[in-house]
This record gives sequence, C-alpha cells and structure tokens, in this order.
Amino acid sequence: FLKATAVATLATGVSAVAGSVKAQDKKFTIALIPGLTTDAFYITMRKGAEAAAKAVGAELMFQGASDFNPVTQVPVLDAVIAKKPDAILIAPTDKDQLIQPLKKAADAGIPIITVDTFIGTGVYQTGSGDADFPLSYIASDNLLGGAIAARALAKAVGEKGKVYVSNVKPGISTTDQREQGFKDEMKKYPNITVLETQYNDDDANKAASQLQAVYARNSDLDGVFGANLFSALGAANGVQQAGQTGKIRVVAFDAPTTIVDNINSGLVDLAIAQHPAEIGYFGVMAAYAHLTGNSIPTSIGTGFTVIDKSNVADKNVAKFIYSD
Ligand code: T6T
Repeated sequence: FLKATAVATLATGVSAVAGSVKAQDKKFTIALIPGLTTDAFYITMRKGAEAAAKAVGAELMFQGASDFNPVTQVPVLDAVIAKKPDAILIAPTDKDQLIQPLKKAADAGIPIITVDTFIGTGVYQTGSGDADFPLSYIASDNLLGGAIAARALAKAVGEKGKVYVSNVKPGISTTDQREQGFKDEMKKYPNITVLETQYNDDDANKAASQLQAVYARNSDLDGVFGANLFSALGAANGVQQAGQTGKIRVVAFDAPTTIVDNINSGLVDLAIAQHPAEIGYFGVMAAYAHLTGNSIPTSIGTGFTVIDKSNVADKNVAKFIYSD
C-alpha cells in the first residue's frame, strides 16, 4: 500500500512538473505597431524587438500603416486586437486620438505598452485619468533631446540670429516635447529669435519647400531644427536647393543612413540619434516580463548618441545609424 501511494505521489509530481514546464514554454505572440512602416527609425526598432523575441522564444507580429496618422493606424490596431496577441507594443500617432482605440484592447485583456510615443500625459498606472492604463512607456527623453538640439544650433549660429523648428504636426508626444525642449532652452539665448514652427505632416518634400519659403521671407535665416527624420531630411534638402549649405545651419533629430553624407558634406551640423533598437528590445522584454508574472517599471528611458563630423567615422558611434 505504501509503495502504491509513493508511486501515485511521484506520478502526480511528475505531471505537475510537466504542466509547469509547458506553461513556461508557451510561445507568446507580441505585436509591435509602429508609427509607420516605412521609416528607418521603426525599421531599426523592429530589429531590436526581433532580437528580444528570439531571446525569449516569443513571436513578434509587426503590423503598421504606411503613413504617420491616427486615421490609418486605428484600423491596423483593430485588426491586431482581432488576432488576440498576448501583448501589444504601440507607438501611438496621437496623444488623444489613440486613447479610446487602445482602451478597447486593454478592456479585452491585452496588456499595452507604448514605445517611442505616449498617450495622455505618458504617466501610467497612476489610478487616475483616462489614459493611465498602459503598463509602461519606453522611449527617448524627448524634452532633453530638444534641449540638446537648441544648444547645438545656438552654438552653430554663434548664439545670435533667426532659426525655426521644422516639425510634423501638433498632438504627437515625441515631436511636441522636442519642440518644447528646444524653445525652453532657446530662452537662454536672448539674441536668437525662434520663428514660427512649420508643420510638414511628416512629408520631407513639404519640409524642403517650407525651408525655401521661410528663407524667401527671411533672407537672414541662420538655422533650422528638424524635429524628426523627415523634417530634418526635408529641411536639409531645402537648404541645399536654396544654395545655402553651411550658411543656414541644420541640426537634425534622427539618424538615417543619408545623414552620414549630409554631415560629411557640411549640410547638416549634427544629428541626434535615438536608440530605436534599444526601445524595441526593452519593449519586448517588458512585455515578456509582465506575461510571465513579473512587475515592470512604468517608464524606461533610452539614450541618445550625438553624431557630428568629429565622430561620424567612429564605429562605436556609427552603430547607432539607423537601418534602412
Ligand atoms: O523621430 C521618430 C520618432 O521618434 C517620432 O515619434 C516620429 O518620427 C520618427 O519616427 C522619425 O521619422
């Protein structure tokens, strides 16, 4: 009888162990919804996310719209919710307009982490407000990034003259904060006038023609801050088309491969590279930690690498140039 009990207990124990091994082995599907798919920033973020997914044996579902717009992003989000992934990482394309669509996902029991951009105030899990439900916000410090840009542009123009911000559109957490950080820091330079911001809808061609229009109205224009990849690329092209290379100074946010040529040719003074692969990597890791019963920080800050002529050839710097 004793022997039989022991065998039964052992058998139960084995099956319990087998059961828990199976639970740990569950292959989680983690969705990543970028701001848009055809942007080197998000392409690089995806690489980091893939690396983390591989490390923890999860599957990464990458689905996005072809432009940076809540009108096209919300249907993508709805389609992803319908597929019932275990978690959603998303770069919301508007601080307010993505709140309700994301609430639907949270109400359906899908954990939400925002990467790059935030909804509401970006302060989550406070128990107050209508947009605190995401678990974590993983991103660059965009206020700081704007301040770094202001200092660099102030230095480039000799701390005097006229500059403006080339930006996407109001309502995007990242680019709003970069502009705010830039303008706050510029208050320290009384001899610099910051002209009205030009909004380009994430269209580099529009940013290029706006540069030329601002220059036509202000022949003494000294500099421009391109607050994201397409704003910077477009503004730089506008400077070149106006024949003002080196005269109208350009500070760029983001670091696509073209930035190297632009820095080497003197068209762009400096690029502030974000670390999108790091954002993607830690996004997946945070989701995985949550899904396996661990608590996660409500925000994770990732770094910058400032690239200019003096360090662009250094391989420890060049590794932060985005993948196309
Ligand atoms: O600057 C990045 C990103 O941080 C921002 O939210 C939107 O624009 C980019 O994707 C660059 O195009």
